[in-house]
Amino acid sequence: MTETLQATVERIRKLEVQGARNVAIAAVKALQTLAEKTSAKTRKDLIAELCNARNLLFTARETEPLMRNGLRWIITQVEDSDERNPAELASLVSVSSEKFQRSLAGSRERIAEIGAKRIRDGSVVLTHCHSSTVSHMLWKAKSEGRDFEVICTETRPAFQGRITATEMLQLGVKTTFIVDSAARSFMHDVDLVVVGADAITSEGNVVNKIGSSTIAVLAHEARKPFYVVSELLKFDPATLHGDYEKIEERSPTEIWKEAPAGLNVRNPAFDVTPRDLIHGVICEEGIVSPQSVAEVIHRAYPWVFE
Ligand code: RUB
Repeated sequence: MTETLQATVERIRKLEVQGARNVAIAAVKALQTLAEKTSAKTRKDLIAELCNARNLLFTARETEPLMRNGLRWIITQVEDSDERNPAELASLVSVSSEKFQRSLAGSRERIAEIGAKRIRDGSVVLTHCHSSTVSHMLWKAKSEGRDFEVICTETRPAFQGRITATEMLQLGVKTTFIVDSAARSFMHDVDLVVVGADAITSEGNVVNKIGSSTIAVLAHEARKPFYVVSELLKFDPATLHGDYEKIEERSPTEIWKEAPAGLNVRNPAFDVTPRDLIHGVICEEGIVSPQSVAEVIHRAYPWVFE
């Protein structure tokens, strides 16, 4: 059964769909389902319907350029087509959605192949939150026979570190689970840090789960390499034009359900790791410096800048 657009938006909002990649896939699938069921009689009506859906999906989570790039790309395929028949255009949405998902899968594979080489026998890898891209890279290293350990932070307030820890155990990787505030105490045991990304800015800074930048500072202090593992399409072109990446602020009840009245509880979901703390961005085009990431994206995905 296919779910409605509103149901997808709600699942994304409630973190039932979690992680930038999964959010993007759920969103493009929702657009595809909408197109498959459309009753639009004209090209204009179909495009309006797609744009409304896109705008609604954008509101589900603010800090997700991969979703925004994916939806934008699919709608551009329709807008750029000379086709007038809405049924034909609706099937173009399906074809484009599938193509986008295949391209994402290809990027994830390539990232895993490249990144797995940085995981050596005996390596201790620290990761924060849950990134499907990081997990896939670690799966690749394991499937190539590498024997390494993982330290997972629990990742307050939503405990995504539990997902990572469970996945690592299922892979047969020796896994240690720590509270976020223990990261400094364990950093001396670590060989490298790997985290995912929600957004990459034009200056090469990276937005990821709250606490990532603290871990980057700790890695810098301990002289341990801090890698970001990310598809290039997490780049936010709006940052090139001066906009700051918006940081989603979630409900205070995620932190403290029955907090005393009058208490100011803040719950930003993400933070910004400055490029100077990032050793490299492991992406589908290779391991690149955060400073050169915008250039690499420009080469690989010129349409992002249009
Ligand atoms: C998840 C998170 C992940 C990135 C990358 O935050 O910060 O590191 O989204 O994930 P949340 P992926 O749980 O709030 O969505 O590599 O799967 O795209």
